[in-house]
Amino acid sequence: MANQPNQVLLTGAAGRIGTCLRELLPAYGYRLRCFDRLPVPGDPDAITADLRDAAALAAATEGVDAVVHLAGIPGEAPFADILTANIEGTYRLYDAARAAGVRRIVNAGSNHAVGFTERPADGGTVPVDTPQRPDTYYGLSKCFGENLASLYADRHGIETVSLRIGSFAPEPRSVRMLGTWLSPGDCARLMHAALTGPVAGHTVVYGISANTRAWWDLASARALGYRPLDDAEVFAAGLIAKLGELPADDPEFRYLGGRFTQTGG
Ligand code: 15L
Repeated sequence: MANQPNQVLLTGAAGRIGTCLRELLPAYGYRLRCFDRLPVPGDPDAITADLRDAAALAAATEGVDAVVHLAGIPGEAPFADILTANIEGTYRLYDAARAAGVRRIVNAGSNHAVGFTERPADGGTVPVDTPQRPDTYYGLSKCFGENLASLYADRHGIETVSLRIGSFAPEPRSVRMLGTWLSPGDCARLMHAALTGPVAGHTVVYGISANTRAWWDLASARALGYRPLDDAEVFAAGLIAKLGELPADDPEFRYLGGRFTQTGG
């Protein structure tokens, strides 16, 4: 994107990642318009509405340069709920953005779009062009989001960066997260890169920090200008002393989606 977007719509603004971005993104020069089903603490101008509220969504997308789309159920749930919140909700967001002439969407996807992919035997990273392999209805909805983005890029010229986010948290809490962690600071850096980096149509990137034990290849994120600064390795000794190394046949270690492949998370 030649120019940095100014006015950015943030859906899911009251959630965990939304709360982080409300704190960190304004320092990059963005003006945020917040949207959530729940009231957004400290933001009296936030739009409190459901994504199925067409009038609210039309008002929310009017005049914005870009959207960061975080809204939706953030884990496994009954299919009917995923269908409404994640699949229909994301479709409605894209169609409102198309009608409003929005140039770019940063779409929060998940590693669970490829969760049933086995980790490479050599311990290397998985490339971004690995086939979709969802581990849950939740992961399936994230595959839908990527494919919807591809359609809207080709048909309507809306640029999208789909983020396959790993494990967003203040600190890694498990041995798996030594590979999958995305720190809050790197999350903001990634969003800024996704809002400003060069994109032709639709691109998919993984969202993790500069972890020594990274599970995913960051080449496409780096091509956008993402330069992660955090590394989960500083927590490795303490976590392994407390929890032990993961056995190779443990699903948490064997599959990219970890326990989502067994229990849906
Ligand atoms: C996700 O997509 C979830 O939203 C989050 O709660 C974590 O479970 C994360 O994936 C993960 O894989 O660690």
